[in-house]
Amino acid sequence: MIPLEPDPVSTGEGSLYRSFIILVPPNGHNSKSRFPLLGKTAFFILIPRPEFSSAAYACLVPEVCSGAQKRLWQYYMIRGGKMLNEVTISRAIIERYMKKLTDALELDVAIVGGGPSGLVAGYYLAKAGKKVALFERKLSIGGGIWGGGMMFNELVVQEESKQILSEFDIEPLYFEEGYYTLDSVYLTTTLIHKAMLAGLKVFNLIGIEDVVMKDARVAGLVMNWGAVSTLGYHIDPLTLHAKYVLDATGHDADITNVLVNKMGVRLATESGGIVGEKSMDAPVAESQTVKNTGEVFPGLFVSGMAANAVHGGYRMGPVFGGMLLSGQKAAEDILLEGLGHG
Ligand code: 48F
Repeated sequence: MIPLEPDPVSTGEGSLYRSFIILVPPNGHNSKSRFPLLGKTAFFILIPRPEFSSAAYACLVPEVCSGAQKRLWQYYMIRGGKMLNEVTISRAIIERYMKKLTDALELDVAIVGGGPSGLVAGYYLAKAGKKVALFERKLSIGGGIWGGGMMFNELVVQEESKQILSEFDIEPLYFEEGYYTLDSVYLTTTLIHKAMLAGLKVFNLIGIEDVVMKDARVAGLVMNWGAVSTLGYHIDPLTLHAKYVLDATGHDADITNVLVNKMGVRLATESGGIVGEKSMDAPVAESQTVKNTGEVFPGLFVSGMAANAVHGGYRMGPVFGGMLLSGQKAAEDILLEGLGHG
């Protein structure tokens, strides 16, 4: 019997390779015979017989072992092996998700909405070392980026946003003076990828239906599965606490709306209420989005189209520089407001 060392790549919790033991085939066996493993699992040996014992011995050397194990594993999977246990799969998912969600119940910053401004804010906050999570009601993260302009999956960015794009290792394509284009799928996936790498925790399929109020400030969120509101079920939500909430919910400005409708509070806007989004004026709207980004009520910040909806800014369509800059400003403002850069 030759013990097969654990695969150095996949070793760790949940590794499928722990405690494998290969039986050396007796002389004269067909090279593709099936050989049982001791313990719970069975294995198919793919290595030709004459080389088998040297291959098996070679497996004691980690570098070679890794490759040999992978080949064996692939073969085993092709043959429909029973190494996977469905209950273990379920337990792994449930335990990991519960840990992730439990960890997110007390946050520095809770971001609502997975569009460009929310993702960029999440990136910079996570990069500054803050405990930050983003909640998106829909299945996919990315909000309005995916669809480009009218489903043409390209979008436009301006010179000013190039510093953010380079932070994300994105090089936009020059179109003409002052105009660059980006593949919208590429932008979406890269923003998500880099924000998560920086440490942003992302929860899709969770919708925010209310805020938590403490001492006359927004102190958290009331959450439920996105599908619960879609189906109109009467199911009580769960709650999390956050030092700051960012309303990045786009045109609907959902979080600010619920705060105003339920609490009748006065916002830091011209009218004290939600002024409402105006029609299209792209150049004006782009600078307004950044200017309008900030705190509108103690503990509550707005970014992106939500900022323009709350303050009464114009819309801009598929030009995204302002959205990216708004996310960056939201993060900076929140850090300046109370969290600090440390
Ligand atoms: O609208 P959205 O992409 O937000 P944004 O960052 O960017 C706006 C642009 O996409 C575009 C534009 C650019 O020129 O005008 O519209 O302002 O993404 C907002 C996300 O928030 C989610 C919603 O599903 C979308 O993905 N969302 C909205 N309400 C809730 C929510 C809620 N109550 N809970 C969770 N997610």
